[in-house]
Amino acid sequence: MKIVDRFEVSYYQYLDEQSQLSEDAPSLARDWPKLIELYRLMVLARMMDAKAIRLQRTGMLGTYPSTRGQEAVFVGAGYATAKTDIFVPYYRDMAAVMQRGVSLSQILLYWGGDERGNIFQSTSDDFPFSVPVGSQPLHAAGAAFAIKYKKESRAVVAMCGDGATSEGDFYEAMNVAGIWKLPVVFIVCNNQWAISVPRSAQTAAHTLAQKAIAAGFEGEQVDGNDIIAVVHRMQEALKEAREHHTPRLLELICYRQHDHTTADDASRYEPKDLRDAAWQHEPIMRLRKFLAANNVLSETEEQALAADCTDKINTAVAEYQATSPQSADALFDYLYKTLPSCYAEQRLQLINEVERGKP
Ligand SMILES: Cc1ncc(C[n+]2csc(CCOP(=O)(O)OP(=O)(O)O)c2C)c(N)n1
Ligand SMILES: [Mg+2]
Repeated sequence: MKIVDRFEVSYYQYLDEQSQLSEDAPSLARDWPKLIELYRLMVLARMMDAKAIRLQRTGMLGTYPSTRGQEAVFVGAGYATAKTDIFVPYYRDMAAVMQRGVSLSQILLYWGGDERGNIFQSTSDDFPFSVPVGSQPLHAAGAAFAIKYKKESRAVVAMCGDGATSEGDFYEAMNVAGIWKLPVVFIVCNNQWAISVPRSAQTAAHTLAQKAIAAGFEGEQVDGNDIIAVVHRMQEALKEAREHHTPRLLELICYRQHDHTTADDASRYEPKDLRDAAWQHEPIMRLRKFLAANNVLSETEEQALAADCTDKINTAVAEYQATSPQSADALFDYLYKTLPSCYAEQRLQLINEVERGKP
C-alpha cells in the first residue's frame, strides 16, 4: 500500500467570537470607511428582513425566506462581487442583490408574487433568484464557460445552501468547473439546516468544502459570521478566477436564526438551545463591538445609521404598496418571447373569465 494523495481543507477567521482580530488579518480589517459601510449594509439587511416578515404576517407579502443571523454571508457576497462579474443568486440572497442594482421595492414585489420583481433594472448579466434547490450552480458553470470562451476577465458567483450540495446538479457543476477550469466561485451558505433536515443528516462528508476537492479544485471553510473573512476570501477567490480562470468553493459557516421561510415553523424540529447558542456568534454584534472598541462608530452615528435604514425601508414599502397589481393574464407574459398558440388560447380564456366575473 502507498498513499497516492493527501487533501486539506483550510478554515479562515480573522475577527473571532470575542471581536478580537487575528495577526494575519487583511488590510480590510483597518479600513474603517469600508467596515462601516459593511456594518450599515448588514443593519439594513436585518431591518429589511424584519420588515418583510411583518409584511408577510399581515397579509401584505407572500412566502418569504429570512436572512436573520446570516447577514455577513449575503452582504459579504454582494459586496465582494465586482459590477462586471455575474451574480447567480438563490432565494435567500436579498442582501446581495440589493447591492447589485436591484431596488428594495423590487425585491418586495418579487416576494409579493409579482413577476415584475424579476425584471432587474440594472444592465448587468446577473441571474434572477433560483427557487429550485441546486439547479443554479450548473447555470453558473455555463455562464463561466461563456466567459472563458470569450476570453473575458470576469467571474461568476454561484450562491447556494448547504442542502443544495447534496443535489446531483451541484456535483455536475463542480465536475465541469474543475475539468474545464471555469472562472466560477461557488458560495455555500452553510446555515446548518435544509428546512427541517440538519446538516448532520444531509451528508456524511466532514466538510462541504471538500466536495470541491473531488472535482479537482480548492475548497475552503470560512467563518460566515466574520464579515472581514467572508469579503476577503471571496475577493481572493474572485481575483484568481478572473486572472487565471480557476474555480473555488467557499463554505461559509453560519446559523439560520429564523424559520426556513414564513411558511415554516422551526419550533417543531429545531432544539431551541442550538439557536440561542449560535446567536452569541451572530455577525452584526461582532463587528459592532470591534468598531466601538476602535472608536470609529459612536452611539450617535449608529442611531443616524439606523434612522437612515428605516427611511430607506419605509420608502421601499411605500413604493411597493403603491404599485398597482397586474391583470391576472400577466402570468402568461414572462416565459416566452412569442406565446405558443395553446397558451394564447388559455390566456384569452382567462381574460374572458375575469371579465365575466366582474360585477
Ligand atoms: C429541486 C428542489 N427540491 C426541493 C425544494 C424544496 N426546498 C426549498 S428550500 C429547501 C431546502 C434548501 O436548503 P439549503 O440548500 O440548505 O438552503 P437554505 O434554505 O437553508 O438557505 C428545499 C428542500 C426545491 N425548492 N427545489
Ligand atoms: Mg441551509
